[in-house]
Amino acid sequence: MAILIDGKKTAAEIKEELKKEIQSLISEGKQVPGLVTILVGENPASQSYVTSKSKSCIEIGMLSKVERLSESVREAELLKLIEQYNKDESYHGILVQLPLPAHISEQKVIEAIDPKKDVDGFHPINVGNLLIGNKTLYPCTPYGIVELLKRYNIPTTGKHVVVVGRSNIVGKPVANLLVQKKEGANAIVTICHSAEKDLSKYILTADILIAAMGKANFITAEMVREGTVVIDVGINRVQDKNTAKGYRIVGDVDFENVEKKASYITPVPGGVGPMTIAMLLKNTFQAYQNYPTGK
Ligand code: L34
Repeated sequence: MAILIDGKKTAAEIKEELKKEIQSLISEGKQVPGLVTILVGENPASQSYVTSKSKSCIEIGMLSKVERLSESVREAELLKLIEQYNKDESYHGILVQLPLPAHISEQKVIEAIDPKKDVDGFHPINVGNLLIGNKTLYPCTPYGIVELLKRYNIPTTGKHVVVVGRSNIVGKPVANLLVQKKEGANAIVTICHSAEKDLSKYILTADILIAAMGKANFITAEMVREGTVVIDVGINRVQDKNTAKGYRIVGDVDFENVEKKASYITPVPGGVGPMTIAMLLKNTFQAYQNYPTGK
């Protein structure tokens, strides 16, 4: 039976560490880090993630503001709001929750954010810095995965990491973080995706599997080798009439069966999700340390 990687607990530890740092800033009479989160429209999952992000900021003593815009907001108006926060000295981090409505260009929005305040690490400048191994703001979910591996003392040097999924938010950045010649990385990395019909061919060779394709319970026990470390990034809502909400959250991994073969495994919920939020706070703190006046 696999050892459970408790993302919720690890996230709470990171938040506690940050809280102490912020308390000492306050005791020195210094400004505290601030994060503004921009939410467009009423996607229920996005609403709940943004609420968690804001609550977590407040818990640790950071300044938090949520800007809620209507689904029909014009792209130009959103870009103007970002420009306003680029100049605002109270906010060190700016996050625009994705996905955005189809009439707004996500790429344009990402590129409008000052890279110094890009706590999602999605701006091409930060993506480029990550790729070449410069210290920069890393995307929160990949950063959270690397942090979990570190804190559970799971070796990565020379290990074969198989990433399933090639999104700009998870697949591509996590692969690029883990391939760097650095402590906590230095892995041999394969990125697989939907163009391969027989994914098992790759997954069966993994020391560490990172499942990030957004398909409920896709990774079954037959696809996984005994002793593999399994990191499940999927957050899928599946109908369940037996729950109050009418749905439950499952990952991309068939947890119940894969847990019997894996050496370590992250649950969903309570695995990578809470780490995404913890690392967002860490990035906001980092952005503050880099540019305490937000400029
Ligand atoms: N700009 N957009 C931007 N940055 C991000 O980093 C995100 N992401 C993804 C969606 N859009 C984004 C998130 O914040 C996914 N994501 C995210 C954040 C938190 C959680 C899940 C996804 C989370 O807290 N998950 C919990 C609870 C799940 C639930 O009950 O809904 C968990 O235990 O997994």
